[in-house]
Amino acid sequence: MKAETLKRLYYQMLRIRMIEEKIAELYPEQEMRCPVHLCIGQEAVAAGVCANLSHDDYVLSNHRSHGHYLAKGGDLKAMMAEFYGKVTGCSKGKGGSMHLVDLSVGFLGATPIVGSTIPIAVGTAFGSVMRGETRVSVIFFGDAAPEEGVFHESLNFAMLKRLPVVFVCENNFYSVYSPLSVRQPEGREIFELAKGHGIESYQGDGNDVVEVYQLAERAVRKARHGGGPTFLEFKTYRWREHCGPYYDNDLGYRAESEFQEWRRRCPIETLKERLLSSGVLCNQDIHDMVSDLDAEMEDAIVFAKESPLPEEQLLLEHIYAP
Ligand SMILES: Cc1ncc(C[n+]2csc(CCOP(=O)(O)OP(=O)(O)O)c2C)c(N)n1
Ligand SMILES: [Mg+2]
Repeated sequence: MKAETLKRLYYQMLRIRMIEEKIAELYPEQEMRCPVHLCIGQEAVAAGVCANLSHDDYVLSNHRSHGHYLAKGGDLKAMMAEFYGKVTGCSKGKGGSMHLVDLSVGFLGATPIVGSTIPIAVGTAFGSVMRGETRVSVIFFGDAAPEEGVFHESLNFAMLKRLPVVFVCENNFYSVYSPLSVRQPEGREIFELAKGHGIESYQGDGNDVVEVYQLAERAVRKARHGGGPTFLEFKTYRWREHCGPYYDNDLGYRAESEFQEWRRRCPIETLKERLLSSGVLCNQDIHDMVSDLDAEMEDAIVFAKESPLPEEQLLLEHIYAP
């Protein structure tokens, strides 16, 4: 893989991580009043998939969408302002962290109803085909979404019409506090479900950004050239609590040793070591990236905090209204 691509992937993951750590740091001030589902630990999936997309491609997501929004090029200031409920937010302050949207970069939206955005992504892919466009639609969802009926309806229709959609399942093994073992039959892999619908399907290491990138590259190229849908399942791990800025391993629903094992496999540290040892990056490069990102975040936070709250009359207005 080209050095430039590796650097870009590293920067993208680092950016997502630093922004989310900043959110976690500021959250206890209680000025952000929306729930936040952080993707710290899962950055490689967002970065590796979105690095293959063009500006015109579409992305939809779920409740854990910050990384997807940022990796697709969503505006950081509008995202931070949204968290603070400000009118300058990407959903005009009415949606919060679970309703990110940036139509200008093809991030069509995220909603927290599990599975709900999967048919929308399939619909946008259908629309692209009907209009003769070569756009690809990507839908990110978690390991709980395949438990919703609409997941199967969507996969069926996507395959029937050979639509340009890439299904990306981030399997972090838990739905809130429930492990896969109490929700899905033992021994059945999620990506096998997609094969049941006749969809080409792969399982990959979601903490290896290069593997994510390469699997997504193939899937996106195939979709763009009329080859139809692909399903990608990436195994990864959420480090912090399901919702909120803290750690919650003390609750006992998952083993500390399991968490430590995944933490040791940090997608960002792993790539950093590789890039430093191969000379693609030096410590000064990383230092410069961190300073740039610090400055960018500082600007976004000032913007968010200083922006006004929405006026009352906006309550009943459609957020996409011009
Ligand atoms: C239809 C529906 N059922 C239940 C919920 C409550 N809920 C919110 S997030 C979540 C967990 C989803 O787990 P997963 O899809 O694995 O995503 P993760 O949180 O692990 O990233 C649940 C059950 C919901 N939002 N929508
Ligand atoms: Mg999950």
